[in-house]
Amino acid sequence: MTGSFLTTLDGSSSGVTPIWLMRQAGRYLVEYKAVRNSEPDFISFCLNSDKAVEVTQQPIDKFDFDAAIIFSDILLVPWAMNRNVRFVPGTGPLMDPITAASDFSPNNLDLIGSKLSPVGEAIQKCRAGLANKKALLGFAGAPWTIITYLIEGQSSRDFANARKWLWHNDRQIEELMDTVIEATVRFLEIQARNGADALMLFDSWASAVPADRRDQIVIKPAQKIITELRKRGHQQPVIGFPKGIGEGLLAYCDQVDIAGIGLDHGVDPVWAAKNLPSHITVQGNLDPLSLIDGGEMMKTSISRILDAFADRAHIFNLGHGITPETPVQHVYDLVSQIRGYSA
Ligand code: 1CP
Repeated sequence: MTGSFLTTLDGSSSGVTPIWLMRQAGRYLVEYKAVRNSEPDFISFCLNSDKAVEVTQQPIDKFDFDAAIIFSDILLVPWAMNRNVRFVPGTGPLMDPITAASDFSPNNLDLIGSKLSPVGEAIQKCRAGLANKKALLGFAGAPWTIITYLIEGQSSRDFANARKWLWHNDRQIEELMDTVIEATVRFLEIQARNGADALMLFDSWASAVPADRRDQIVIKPAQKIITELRKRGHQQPVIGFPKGIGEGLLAYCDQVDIAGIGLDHGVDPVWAAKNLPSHITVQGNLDPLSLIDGGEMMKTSISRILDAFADRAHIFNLGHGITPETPVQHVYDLVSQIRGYSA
């Protein structure tokens, strides 16, 4: 695959800024909702490879994005390992909180390969149907983000229970971390083996990790995952997304062998352009909420990002997922502004 996405992720700044958007398959699209409503249970939906392929392809057909991201979810990993994950409409994900590391038993690791094979099938089908120049991304949650759901049992505002474990149960956290790392590697391997061109590691709740524990909880686990993937023969470039860690991005970029770094909308692109290592491709970082109003303010914000990254390899994206209330026209506006930009 030699499209602009992979070339840019490889470090070349070709004058064309590739675009994709986090959560690009989602409820802001009527086409998505139609398929989604045909499968009331979210997990069955993710594991229906034909439907997953269909919604993965929708935003590519509609907006001509440069990369597709396989439709799946980070919480398929705890689901596969027998945590009773369910998605409740209007509430989000729920599961029974673990009370000890042993509740997430390494004895269940083999279930990843058997229960998540439909994600591999979806990747294969999707790759076969995508134009050569479009990249297909696989992904997983980073260990800390998965651990927050295991301990909290749901989404959380401040992750107080997970943070208490960091201080109170350090040994158990280490034990849990080892199992989650191995589970994540296996989930990513399924995707890599079946044709994902690049892999993204979402540490969506990294901002909750105290700064003095980042190395142990965010950085080392990410690096271990990449080392293991390489040892097992998978060479796909990895994009790290340690959301909300501010100055911690410097250590993350320095110590994790990533090709790209996802930047959230709290990061000043001018700072990032100046301070992040030039061999790492930057990805981001428009505030997804700016798309709701669109117009001049969105335009100015996009220009500022494009100008800041004009001299380095940059993949345009949002700072987090696109929201359901986003008007589709504003996505068209975003794409046409970026395609029309020349540095
Ligand atoms: O019914 C629906 O449509 C529910 C919404 C939804 C969607 C569209 C969920 C439930 N998952 C997904 C798909 C999904 N999840 C993708 C698909 C590909 C794409 O981007 O188009 C991806 C990459 C994810 C990853 C994911 N799931 C993350 C990490 C990225 C991020 O947004 O921070 C997280 C944290 C989840 C957990 C999750 N899945 C769904 C919900 C509602 C949540 C909880 C979010 C929270 O705790 O606030």
